Amino acid sequence: MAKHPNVAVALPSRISREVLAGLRKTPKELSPVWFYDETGSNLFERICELPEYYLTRTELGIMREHAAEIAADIGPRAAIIEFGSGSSLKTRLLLDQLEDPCAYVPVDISREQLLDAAGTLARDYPALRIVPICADFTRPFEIPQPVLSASRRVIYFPGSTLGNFEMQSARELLVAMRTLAQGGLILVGIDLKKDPKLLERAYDDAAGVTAQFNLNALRHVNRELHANFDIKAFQHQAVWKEELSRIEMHLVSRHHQSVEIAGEHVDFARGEHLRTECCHKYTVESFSELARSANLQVARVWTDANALFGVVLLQNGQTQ
Ligand code: AVI
Repeated sequence: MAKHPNVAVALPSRISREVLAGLRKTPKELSPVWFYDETGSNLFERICELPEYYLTRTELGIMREHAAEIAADIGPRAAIIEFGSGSSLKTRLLLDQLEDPCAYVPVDISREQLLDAAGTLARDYPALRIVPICADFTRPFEIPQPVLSASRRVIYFPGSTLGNFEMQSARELLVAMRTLAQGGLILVGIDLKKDPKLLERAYDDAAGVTAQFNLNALRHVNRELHANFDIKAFQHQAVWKEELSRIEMHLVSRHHQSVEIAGEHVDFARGEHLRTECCHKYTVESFSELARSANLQVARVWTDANALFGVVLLQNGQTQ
């Protein structure tokens, strides 16, 4: 507490404290939320088009090929609630095939992108009720009235973003989706386990876009938290961890250095790793197991010819 009313003591904010806590762990961690400022979102869009990053185009291919079957399994008058909707591109493929959908509820934390995408969709689907919700889908949020009249709620979570959650958090998110679906369905995109070389290339592309994306997290922290990370002093690395079945994105300190964040110092040894993201890769069996632990069961799986990616329909585990 300041002794004089005109002397302010700068205390680290909750966000700085969270970042500092991660940087004081062994090994050091930084949340992937720091990737996504405007530059990071643009870099992510470029990643999705890279030749090495097969995920986006493979999932789109699966949706193009199987949307009619998926829509038939969902049935008429469904309300589609999409988590982390972004540009809603894959959703269009689904909406085009659904019979008389009752509502589309995109949920995204980025208000501008959410409203832009909802506006464009509203023009293209004039008969569809579109109810955007600006919220962090990892926390409870309210579903508005029109959706309540839907015959079936379907939670749509494409893009393999579920894989970015640690196992326990992924399970909790699946439980939250099951609760929100109220006996309805969950349609989720998952990246499948494959040759680690392919995975490492997907997360460390030749053009260096993923490296820029990873390093941009430090720029973002510098700007928001008055930190002084020297971007050139870190190197991007994509590491496959077989025992955890995941790719990890790391930033490796090129030399010994001390970084200031919100008035506090954090030391990095030469070669020390900072983990910025985990991207879990599943087999159909390991994902079914995860779903079962959230009291859900796999109703159907669609994959591409090379079994790179899966689109999985989940139903309540208690229904059978
Ligand atoms: C957002 N998420 C699904 C991406 C992934 O593949 O795990 C994030 C990403 N990180 C590096 N490249 C892409």
